[in-house]
Amino acid sequence: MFSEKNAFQESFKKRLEQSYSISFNDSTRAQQFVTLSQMVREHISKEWIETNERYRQGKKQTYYLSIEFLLGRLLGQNLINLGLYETLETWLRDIGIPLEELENVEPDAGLGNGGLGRLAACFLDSLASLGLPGHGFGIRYKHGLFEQKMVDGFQMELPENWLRYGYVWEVRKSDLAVEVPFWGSVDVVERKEGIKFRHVDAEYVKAVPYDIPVIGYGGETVNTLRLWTAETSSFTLNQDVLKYKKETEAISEFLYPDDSNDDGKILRLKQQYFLVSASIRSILRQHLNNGGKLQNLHERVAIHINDTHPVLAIPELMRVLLDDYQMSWEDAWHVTENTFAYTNHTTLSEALERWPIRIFRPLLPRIFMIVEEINERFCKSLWEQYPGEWERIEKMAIVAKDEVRMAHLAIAGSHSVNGVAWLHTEILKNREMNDFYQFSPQKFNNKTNGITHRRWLLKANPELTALLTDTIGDGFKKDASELSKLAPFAEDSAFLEKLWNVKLKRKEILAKRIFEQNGIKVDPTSIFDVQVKRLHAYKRQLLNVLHILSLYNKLKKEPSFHMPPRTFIFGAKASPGYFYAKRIIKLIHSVADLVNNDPDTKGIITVVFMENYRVSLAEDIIPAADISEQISTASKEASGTGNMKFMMNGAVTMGTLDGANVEILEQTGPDDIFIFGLKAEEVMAYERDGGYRSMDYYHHDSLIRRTLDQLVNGKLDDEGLFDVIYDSLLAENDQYFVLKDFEAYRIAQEEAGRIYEQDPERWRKMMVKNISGSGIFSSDRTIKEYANEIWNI
Ligand code: 26V
Repeated sequence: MFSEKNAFQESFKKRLEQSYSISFNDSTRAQQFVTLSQMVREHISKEWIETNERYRQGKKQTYYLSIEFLLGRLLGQNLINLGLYETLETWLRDIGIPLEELENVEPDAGLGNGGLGRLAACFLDSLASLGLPGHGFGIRYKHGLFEQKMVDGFQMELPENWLRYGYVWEVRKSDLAVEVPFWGSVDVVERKEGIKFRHVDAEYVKAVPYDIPVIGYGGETVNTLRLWTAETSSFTLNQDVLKYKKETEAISEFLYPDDSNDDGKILRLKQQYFLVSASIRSILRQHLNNGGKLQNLHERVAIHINDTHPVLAIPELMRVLLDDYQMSWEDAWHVTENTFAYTNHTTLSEALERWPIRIFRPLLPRIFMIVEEINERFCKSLWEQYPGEWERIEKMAIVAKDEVRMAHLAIAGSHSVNGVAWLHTEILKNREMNDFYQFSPQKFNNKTNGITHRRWLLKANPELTALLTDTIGDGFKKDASELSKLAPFAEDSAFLEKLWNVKLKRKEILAKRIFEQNGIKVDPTSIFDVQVKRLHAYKRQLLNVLHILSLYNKLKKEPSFHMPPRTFIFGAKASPGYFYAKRIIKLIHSVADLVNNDPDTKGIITVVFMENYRVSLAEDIIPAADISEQISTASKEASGTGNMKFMMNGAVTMGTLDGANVEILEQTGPDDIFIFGLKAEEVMAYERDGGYRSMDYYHHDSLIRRTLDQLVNGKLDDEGLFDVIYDSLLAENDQYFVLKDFEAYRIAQEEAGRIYEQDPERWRKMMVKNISGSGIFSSDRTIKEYANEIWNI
């Protein structure tokens, strides 16, 4: 199909005309996109079938269960992985079609919020590219993460609609649908062999799978991402058909429905059980079809639980083994514990899932019984280890205080528990999960996150990819550790010049996009200082924007103050119910209005907020960055993965010693990164012992005082919009140490500006050091560690 130019062009045109009954010359980019994508799907169908055949031979499989998969667009990435991108770009250009325009027609598959969902997508790419048998299971939400529209600086949320024109990459598999039971009650049946339990009078929901091919680099392995859709089931006879239909379809309607009330909570718990119940059924069916036995499930299947959302897979597998296959509890538990592994992605207590029993028990009666039994046996084993220590046991229990604690269930039911960066895992072991670590230290391990360099370098930055290929050959495309070959070129001034030109080119591309979207003219030779990520107080976008405001003040007040021109670029979505985060977005806009329109500062500071941050926008922003802002309060960011993407594209990190920044520092060395601020130990000591008074920093630092006063004195708005921010910093003692770290941040930023302006050669060497040290952050490295040390595949 793609082996000969004329044949390709002919068949492309013919298919287009036949599927749309339209002449080639009248066809739209959207029609061309669909046609090309269908051809790609057909092209890989043989490899997809063969991959499945290979796996059927009994090789151990890994299944990655995740409530989020943030895939972004697939056409361009698939063509790169198949080695077809450049060829097709030429062949299509020949017939008047710019491939890039077809790529831009594709909606982002935005089935996730941020790091956790994007990590799952990077992992799928690495699994397939390494030829490993690893598949994803998720939910096919009708609406992914909301579309962000900015109105007067306020975030508005529009329903996202990625399925509007159908989705070319998926295949519906109606024949593989399974039934998922909710509500009802548990029936006790006495038999000769003992008591058996049955879930009766349940309301059923049909889970229908849609499969998406995951094409590995080189095209030899095509794994599967299976997404489930909720549909009405003929097993349920219902009085009120319309109500049943609505409630059923709601399960796969939205990613993260509002769960501030009980109805919302029920829906989220339904989603979680829906995902795991359907997935476990599908996994067992394949295992049994391939001749596997239930007793040896853990030898042929590894199931990974991405954060606690899919943790009900543990009691669900127990239920199937006990009720459907009459296994003994001890045997079933042995198989289950050795099948599951769990990753924790945050230590923030507000993000740790707990379900009220009043919600859990009626919705999932049999699962609740099993969770209680797991809890009882778990507490008994604790009692044996720690006789008499009631308090410790209560703290570690899975069911307590009218709640089910999902993280505790995950740890008890898995043979492996991992954090996502060295520091994060240390904090889990020594603080957050210390009791569990003492009880079963052998379960705990670290797997530092990674990113797929195929999307974040080859796809996002073809200009840099071409320069690297010319300089060190193309081995890095398969093996990112070969990026280290670039290190000696830090001394090659001709190379530094070329690298600089690539960066400039990428900045020009972004500047054009900024002008089209925001109407703001930015200077591509200014420093592009970028912070893009979810909006959250702990990530401290506030520190960044207050610093910008203070620079503005200095420029206005001190005629002798000089700074190199900077463009500050932000992108962030705030969770719809997170009021404080939304106010920070508004503040960024108000500061932008102030500084962008003041003739005294025009051309020196420019602030840009790019709306609707998502994977495809990130692919344009990250290659253009000079400075990568990774400024979370130390100890709060589990890893961060944006930090790795920026590094690989030659941006220099401005960061705290938090998450994977610690390991980035190990790669660059202290001279090629800007590290500032409190250390995790210090933050945790303040949190434990007190001793920080934010008011002191207000009183003793006139720059801080002047800047904070502007939040409330009418300079930025006259309706008191920013009172909440002012109060959080002063009246509420600045939980995230923004004022405490302010001066250190200011100094680090000044130093970055000075080097950029006065020692451009030094800056370029820093860029090289960052790129050459970034190979270890390829998710290929991460996945090999999971495969060898956890999954045993
Ligand atoms: C969720 C929520 C929801 C309720 C409000 C507060 C809150 C705070 C954090 C979260 C995050 C949930 C898990 C998550 O997305 N973690 C991210 O996982 C990435 C991949 O491992 C990692 O790089 C990020 O540091 C981590 O924040």
